[in-house]
Order: sequence, then C-alpha cells, then structure tokens
Amino acid sequence: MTELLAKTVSVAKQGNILVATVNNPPVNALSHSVRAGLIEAVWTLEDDAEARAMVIVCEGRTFIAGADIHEFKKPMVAPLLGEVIDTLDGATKPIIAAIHGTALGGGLEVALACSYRIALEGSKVGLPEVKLGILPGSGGTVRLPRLAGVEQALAMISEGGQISARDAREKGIVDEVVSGDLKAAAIAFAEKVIADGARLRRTSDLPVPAFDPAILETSRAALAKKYKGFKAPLVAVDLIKMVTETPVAEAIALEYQTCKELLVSPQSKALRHIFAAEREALKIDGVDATVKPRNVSKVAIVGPGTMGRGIAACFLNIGIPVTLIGLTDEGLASAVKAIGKIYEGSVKRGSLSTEEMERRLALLTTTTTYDGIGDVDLVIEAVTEQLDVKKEVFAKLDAVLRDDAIIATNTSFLDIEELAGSSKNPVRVAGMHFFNPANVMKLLENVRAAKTAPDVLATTTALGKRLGKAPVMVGRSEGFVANRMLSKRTREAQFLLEDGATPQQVDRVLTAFGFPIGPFALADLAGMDIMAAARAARVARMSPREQQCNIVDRLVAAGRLGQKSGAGYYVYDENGKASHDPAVDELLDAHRKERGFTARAITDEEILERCLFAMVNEAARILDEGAAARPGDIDVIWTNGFGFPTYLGGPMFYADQVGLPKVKAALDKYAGLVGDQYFKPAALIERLVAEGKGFYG
Ligand code: T1G
Repeated sequence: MTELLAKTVSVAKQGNILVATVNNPPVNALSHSVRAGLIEAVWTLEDDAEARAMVIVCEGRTFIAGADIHEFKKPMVAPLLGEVIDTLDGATKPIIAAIHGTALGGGLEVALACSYRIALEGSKVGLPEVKLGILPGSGGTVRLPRLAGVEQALAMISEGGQISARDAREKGIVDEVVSGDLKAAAIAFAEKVIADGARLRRTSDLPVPAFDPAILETSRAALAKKYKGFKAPLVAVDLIKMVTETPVAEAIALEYQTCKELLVSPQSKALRHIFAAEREALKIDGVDATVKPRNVSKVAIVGPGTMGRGIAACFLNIGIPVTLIGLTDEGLASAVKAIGKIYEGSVKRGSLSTEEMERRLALLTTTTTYDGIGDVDLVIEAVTEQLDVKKEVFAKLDAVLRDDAIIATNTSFLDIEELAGSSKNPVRVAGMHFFNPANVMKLLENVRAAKTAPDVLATTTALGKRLGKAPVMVGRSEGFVANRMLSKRTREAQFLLEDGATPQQVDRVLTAFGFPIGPFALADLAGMDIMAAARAARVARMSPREQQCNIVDRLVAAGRLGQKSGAGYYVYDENGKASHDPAVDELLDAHRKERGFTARAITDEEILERCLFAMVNEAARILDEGAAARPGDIDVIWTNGFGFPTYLGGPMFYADQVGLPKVKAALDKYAGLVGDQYFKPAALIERLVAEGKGFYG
C-alpha cells in the first residue's frame, strides 16, 4: 500500500493539521493509486493523535475531475471509490476539501463526503456523469440534494452542467469561496474549524429538504424533449425520486447499482467513445505534441457575409479583437447589425449581460481596405466560393501581412492546394472550415495542405479548442470529410425518391434514428436555391444518374425554394409548420415518368441502410486515402457537425456495433440494386471484414 501512496497522494503535517495532496496529472482522476492514497491519508489522520483535521488539496490545473475514465474498460481494482467515500464519511475528525479548477463527478463526490468544502474563485463543480451515459455512482445523488436541495441537484445530475464556485456557495454546496493561495486558505479554514470545536458535518446525516414533487414529472418531460433519445437523463429523475424516499445506506447501494448498469449500456460506451475521440482528434497526425501553437491575439476576417459574421462572433466571444474587411460600408454595416443581433438574442435569453455584449462589440472594427491589418496573427478568408476571387484576396493579404501571420480559408470545397499554391508563402496557409451558423455549430474542420507548417496546424487546432469548437484535422479531398460524406447521404436520399420513397418517409426514418432533422426538411431550411447552386458547382463531376436526378432543379423551377418561399419538399403554414403537399408527389411522379423509373414500395430499413452505409463506405475510402487520420475523427465530425446521435457514437462506431460483415452484406446488396459505382464496398471494408475486424479493431 505505502509505495502506491507515494505515487499520487502525499500527506504532510502543518501544526495539528494534515494536508493530503493529490498529484495525478493531467486532471487528478481517481485512478487506483489515488483511491488507495486517499484512504491511507484518512487512516493517517485517524492514527495521529495530534492531528485535529485534514485538508485535501490537488496539484496541477484542477481538483479531482472524476473517476479515471481510462479504467472503465478494465476490471476495477479495490479499493473502489465507494470505499474511499465511506472512509471519508466515517472519519472522526473534520476533513476539508480545497477545490480549484473543476471538482467533477467522483471528485465532487469526494468533496461532498468531507465535512467542509472551500473553493478558489473561478473554480467550478459538477456531476457530468450523464454526459458519459452514466450517473453518479458514489454518493453524489444522495449527498448533493441534502446540501443544494432536490431541484438544484436534479438539474445538475440530469444535465451534467458545471456551476461556479460562487453559485455553489450560494447553493450551500461549498462553504467558502477564497482567492489567492488555496492551501493557505484551507489551512486557515481548518484552524477556524478546530477553534470552533472541530465539529464533524456528515452530509449524509442531513435530511433531504422539502421539495415540490411535481418538479420530477416536469423535468422528466423537459429532459425527454431536450435530450431526445438519451437514456441517462431520464434515469436521473428516477434516481433522485428514489433518494428522496429511501434511507441513505440503501440509496447509496441503489445508486451504485444504477451506475454499474448504465456503465455497460451501449449508450455509455458510445458517449465515452466520443469523449475520448474528441480528445484524440486534438492530436495531429505527423505533428509532434511538442510543437507549440503560435500566439493568436488579433485576427482579421475577410468577407462580412453569413459565414464571416458568425466566425467574427466566435472570436469576439473569447475576447479576441476582430478586424472585419468588406467591399462596401453597407455590407459591413449590415454585418455589424447581424452580429449585434446575435448578442441581443443572448441578452434577451439572459445568457449574456449587456455589459459583456458591449465589451465584445467594442472589439470589432470594420474596414474596406487591407491597410490596417499588418499586425494581426491570423486572417480567416470567408469570401464567396470562387477560386479567382479567393486568390485575389490571398494576393492582397500576402502584400500586407507579417510573414508569420496565418492565412486560413473557410472554403467548404475548393482545392486547398491551389489556394495555398497561389500564396507566396504557402507554409502559412491552412483551412478552417466553419459550419453555418458558425457561432453555433461546434464542428471545425481544419484542413492541412501539403506545405502547411506543423506549428500552423497546431495553431488552428489549439485555436479551435479556445473557440469552444470540436476541431478535427482533415486532408485534401473534394468536400473534405464532412460534406463529402454528406453528399453521399444526399445522393441516396434523392435516388430513394426516384425509386418510390417520399420526402416525409425518408425524413421520418432518419429522425427516428436520431438525427435532429431529415435531409428534405434540412433542404427546405437551407433553401432550394442554395441546394441547386451547390449541385450546379458539382454536377460536372457527378455520375450520369446523379446528373439526371435533378429534382432540386424542378423544385426551384416550380418556385418551391423551401421555408423561405412557403413551400419546398413540404408546404409551410403561417407558423412555419410543415405538412405534406400532394403537389410534390405529382412533381416526383412526373420526374420518375420522364426518367423511366417505376415507383416501388421502399422499406424503412432500406432507407436507413442506404443513407447511412453510403456514408460509412465513403468514410472508409476517406480513411484509405488518408484525408482523415482515424475513424474517431469522422465520428467527432458527424456528432458535432450533422447531429449524428452521440449516444450512437458516430457513423464509424455505429457501423462497428452493427458489425462490418452486415454492413458489407448490405453494401453488396445495394451495389446490385442501385449500382456498383454507388455501393461497391470500399477496399478498407473488404480488408477489415476479411480480417474479422471493425474500424476500431
Ligand atoms: N479520467 C481520465 N482522464 C481524463 C479524465 C478522467 N475523468 N478527464 C480528462 N481526462 C484526460 C483527457 O483524456 C485528456 O488526456 C486530459 O485529461 C485533458 O483533458 C463514480 C463514475 C476535466 C473539464 O466526466 O470534463 O466520476 O488527451 O483535454 O479541456 O460518479 O477533461 O491529454 O491524454 O478535456 O482542460 C466524471 C471529464 C467521470 C470529467 C478538463 N468526470 N473531463 O478539460 O482538458 S465519471 C468527467 C472533463 C465519475 C463517479 C463517476 C475535462 C476537464 P489527453 P481535456 P480540458
């Protein structure tokens, strides 16, 4: 036991106070040695007659951020966290948890089992287990309501959000918010506790405060809507209800049982996969982890259009001054207005203060010239998707920027090599492909060109994280990864209409699967003219059937531009509610007749398989080409960019759950039905199936 202790938990004595310091980088997770070390520390406290109290503090950037997620895949080794909690709870001398950074999951459970909690200004606490498809398993659900009340505990446990130290103080979760030297403050707090008689305060001894039982059903309904398809948020309501009706010891046992059951659930495996994949995606293939990102503290954005405005807001949100360059003052004025609207909306919703809105807007300057941007660290080019126009912008930037300033293009499909090649300094050129609306969408597809410098790649990734995005590095490929895969789903959705399906049927199947919106409702939202323009830009490179599958053009010709014209694949009433329109059936019948298709009955299974597996097959080609470094990157792209349900882990993880042999069999079937060029299994899938493997081994 002693040698384990030495590794991650050390105990020192200051007067009659013990200080147990946890040091288990990167986030002081409760790995086996930490658990054993904490128990040993309490024993030391109990055995030391002079010691009157103990402080638990952590080294590094944060207090304990929870159980060690990497241990979930392995058989757990005793002592388990429950034993640590029981030992803390059973201590006969007061223990003070001194929190900095984030006290999360098992980390907050450790703190809740202590008699007192103090927190450094700026730190946060939370029980985010539900985001991993599980729920607290070591007393969090039992102790938190006893301190913060049932309603607050329910909100924190069912949604997994973090609250600030100040709010935690207000809610009775922490006893004091301190600033400056945390350890010194904790020892001073302990001395005060000793002076007051070293009273124990067992959270588990506190009664559950009275509450309005109606909140349980109200929140169950709200959670079912907000987290459609997720299981754990609803189980949280049951768990909290159980805690309010059950004695502590029994409640703790039931909570642990529930956590264990959820831990082996498919949803939790998928959500933990995405947690790990999002962090793995930050590691850039071929770029050493020691390569330092460049400093980015001032940026310019060229192009005040829809994308430029959203991107500007992203930088203003994190306090980076933005110079927005446009062709006309009118264009710039309407951009500033639009950005203002974004913030006014947040102020109205109460998620932003007026002061903060004004502070952000004050960081925005606009200009119609390139003169004043000689000192920026990075420029995002977000002008119209025309190669010659972008090259012109690149040339102007080359003329005014510092040599080490980065030029990042927001193109969604133009050739990154051609753009980089047009710059006199291609090593500083990369892609940063934001998704519309850029200030909302979490996905950021960073694109590398052949000559992009390693630290430029490291910079776009680090910047993506600073912007609160899920950055993923991809290589050269038409439509990169996200849109290239999406185009296959779009193709199949269109072909399915020719084969006899209806827009509502396809949308119903994909939303029932878990996508927030189906391809046809999405097209109506985006606008048929936009869809037609995107199609026109690609049609020359399309297959013959795709070229003739011009349903989008027919809709435009019929003036059906989608929501903006009141009709597209659906007709919309004055409240924007969509409904079936027989005119679309007629339009599709006319198209099929002209194209020589006879409508047939299409099963929901065929729709799902053709739409999903066409994407998975394309993803396998992308991996084989090296345009994506790992399948996890593709899962991060689809769960953050196109609403693929995170509780299914993304298309690649999902394909492995289905089983690649089954996916290949379906691809072979549709290769026969729709055509080899559309469904011939990719070489990677053939290889993996032959080796009895999946995308993840
Ligand atoms: N276990 C192991 N490693 C972890 C970890 C954890 N809990 N959390 C983070 N890491 C690693 C991560 O993989 C990365 O490693 C590095 O730390 C930095 O993370 C019984 C069962 C703490 C807010 O859900 O939310 O307790 O990639 O890039 O942006 O009830 O990490 O560098 O090798 O995210 O500064 C509950 C999860 C567990 C918290 C820091 N706890 N972590 O964010 O850094 S379940 C959580 C986070 C539980 C009990 C149950 C964030 C963070 P690498 P990072 P960051």
